[in-house]
Amino acid sequence: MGEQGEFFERSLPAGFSYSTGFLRTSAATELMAGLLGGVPWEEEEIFLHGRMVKSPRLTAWYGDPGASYMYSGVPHEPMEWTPELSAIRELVSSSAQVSFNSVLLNLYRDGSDSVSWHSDDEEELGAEPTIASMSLGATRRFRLRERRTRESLGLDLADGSLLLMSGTSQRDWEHCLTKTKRAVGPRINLTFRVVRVSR
Ligand SMILES: O=C(O)CCC(=O)C(=O)O
Repeated sequence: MGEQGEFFERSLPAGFSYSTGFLRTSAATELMAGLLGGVPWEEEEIFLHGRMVKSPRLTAWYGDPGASYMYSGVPHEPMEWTPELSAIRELVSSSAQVSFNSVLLNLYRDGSDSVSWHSDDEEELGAEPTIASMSLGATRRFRLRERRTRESLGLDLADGSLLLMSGTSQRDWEHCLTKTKRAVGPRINLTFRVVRVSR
């Protein structure tokens, strides 16, 4: 499709692999603009410190029929794949050698949007899931923390990059995306997943 750029891999703990330039800058910019304007972004409410508050990011869930997924405490039915998301799914599935059936989109509007420490270990993802996480737009700091040792490390996720998480990565590690006081533009993250289809 002529969308891919030059790969650069950084060494990370077992189960993680990070490549910059998975999408060429021009393709990443075009995809970002299409998603910013075309996705019906939702502002979820989450239960935090005993009360309902607005989630510090916007989200959208796309996938095959029946690929429902629980996040922010509620089940979500997938929206139908758009042509642009289908094309990216194909590219990512073929690179990861996994047939992804769904994608969670996160929109971080500015530096005060974030996601707190968690693992993608929901039951519908099964044991040892492979998750492919593509970043578009502003570079943001992603952190990994090993559950057992509390060892942590940071990784700046760049526009057009792809982070693969597989094997025991979700069991052994948590991750988060930190807030920043730097003036940053919007960032979209697409995490391709395989969820158990319920019907
Ligand atoms: O935005 C990111 O890079 C992380 C997203 C994430 O942790 C998630 O969707 O579970």
